Amino acid sequence: MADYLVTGVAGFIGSSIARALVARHNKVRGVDNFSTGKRQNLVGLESIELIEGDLNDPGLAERACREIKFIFHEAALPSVPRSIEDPVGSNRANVDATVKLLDAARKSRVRRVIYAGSSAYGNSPSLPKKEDMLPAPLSPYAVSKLTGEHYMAAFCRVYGLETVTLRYFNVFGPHQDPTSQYSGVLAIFISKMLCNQTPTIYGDGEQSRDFTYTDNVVVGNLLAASADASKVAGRVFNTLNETVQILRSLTSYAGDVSHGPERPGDVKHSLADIAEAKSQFGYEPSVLFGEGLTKTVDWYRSQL
Ligand code: UD2
Repeated sequence: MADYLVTGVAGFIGSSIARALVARHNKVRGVDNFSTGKRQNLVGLESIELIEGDLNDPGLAERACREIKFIFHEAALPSVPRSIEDPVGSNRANVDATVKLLDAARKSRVRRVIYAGSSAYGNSPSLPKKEDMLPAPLSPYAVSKLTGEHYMAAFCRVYGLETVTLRYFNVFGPHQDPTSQYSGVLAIFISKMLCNQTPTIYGDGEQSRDFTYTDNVVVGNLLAASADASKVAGRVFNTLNETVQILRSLTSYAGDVSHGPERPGDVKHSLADIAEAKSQFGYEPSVLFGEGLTKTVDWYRSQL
């Protein structure tokens, strides 16, 4: 019987966490509705117990939580623009499913739930972003992720279920889907530049993101499962324009970059303060930005 449940196991982050757990000889159950998850992300994970379905399906969350001790809740519909197109779908996937999972978890006496939170909660002019800053969600996506975070806290207070929220900051790395209009910017830019296609920068390109390599997120999750509850996030401060310059040299792209209007709901700057995560459970990014970017470009090149 599995001890660990990974929701969104066929996703880019969920499958990376599952791979790390399996490598440590843990018994893993995964759940995915394959709305954005990919079967090819499960290659090498044949040993896990896979439940195919949606956490909103009747009885599915209960089945997924049975006998489980730790849950990594990665299932979500990411993307700010997707939530602007479809706020109801975003809420169903990110809020409804989360409440159902938490309710099943407390009934099954799960020990701890580690939740994929987001850095999307505001456009605060002061950086870095600290855990105690007042959230100011700009998009339905940000509201949905923040609501999940509040549910985590409430289930901890009311039912004693240990919950940890890790606020992710723009995760990138191998296996991230580059094909959707909602894909992360690095996945889109790397695959375009490797194929000599023109990437488009929305706005002036001076927006910045604290791009976090997947391995660091995986380590953060494993630490959060074994240590006192707190918050974690990755690090490295880069504007989009600077990142495009680095990508030009890594991909040998010599073409143009086109420019489009700034995206609605876009956060201008994003930078994580990881001091709290470091002091509470020893989180430190082990793969720095340049190394992560090189590994990611190599992976996309190998997929061509
Ligand atoms: C990321 C996360 C989101 C949430 C948010 C928190 C992804 C895919 N999304 O959204 O889940 O956690 O961070 O703030 O990781 N851009 C371009 N050209 C493109 C695509 C994007 O210029 O072709 C810009 C976009 O306008 C934005 C930046 O690149 O300013 C990053 O966009 P993103 O979609 O990768 O991620 P973000 O920060 O909106």
